[in-house]
Amino acid sequence: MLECNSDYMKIDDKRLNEISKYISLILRHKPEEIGISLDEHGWANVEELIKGIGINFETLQTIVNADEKSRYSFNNDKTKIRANQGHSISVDVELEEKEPPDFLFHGTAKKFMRSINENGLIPKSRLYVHLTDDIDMAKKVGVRHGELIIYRIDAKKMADTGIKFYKSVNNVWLTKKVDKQYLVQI
Ligand code: HQG
Repeated sequence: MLECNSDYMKIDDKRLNEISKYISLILRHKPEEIGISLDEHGWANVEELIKGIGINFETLQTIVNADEKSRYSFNNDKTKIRANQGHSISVDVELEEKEPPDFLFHGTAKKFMRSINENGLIPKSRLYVHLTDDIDMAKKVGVRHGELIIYRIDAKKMADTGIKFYKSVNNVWLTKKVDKQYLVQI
């Protein structure tokens, strides 16, 4: 459980950010860390989550509303919450299958270049390869890993061969893998 200030009004942005990272970990990768489980669609029970983390509902709501990437969604009556994408555990978040634009982008680090050029893009620990239609976002995602490189993905060509693309409710493009022939480093 996270150590938490009992008065949520005093939680500063840095602390909220730390709690948000922890929520990501719980809702995408390790719900067992706080003794909860997700259902087949990735939903966690809100009461269980806030109790397990040691925060109140207002703090959770603040984090969900303020999240710059809209990482989380509540169900209608806010009794359940899930991450919109990014999972490593096998849940079906009811992604929308969608025709991609001609090109998508993927930011990554130079240290992965040789392996990517050999093997294409693979999801590694996640369920999908994450792509974006926004180069600035690709840059942000890539620099997390080290010296930035950006690939352009020939998404339309992939889709034309029957490969499926999905768009999460927070606008991340997802696909199972990208073979190397569809990749160009830009
Ligand atoms: C790389 C963040 C070697 C891949 C972002 C990436 C995103 C390979 C890393 C979301 C490879 C995996 C996901 C291969 C792929 N050989 N390396 N064949 N294929 N890679 O974090 O896309 O802030 O799992 O290039 O915004 O960086 O968490 O994926 O560098 O949407 O909400 O393996 O995470 O969202 O890293 O990021 P990640 P990602 P949040």
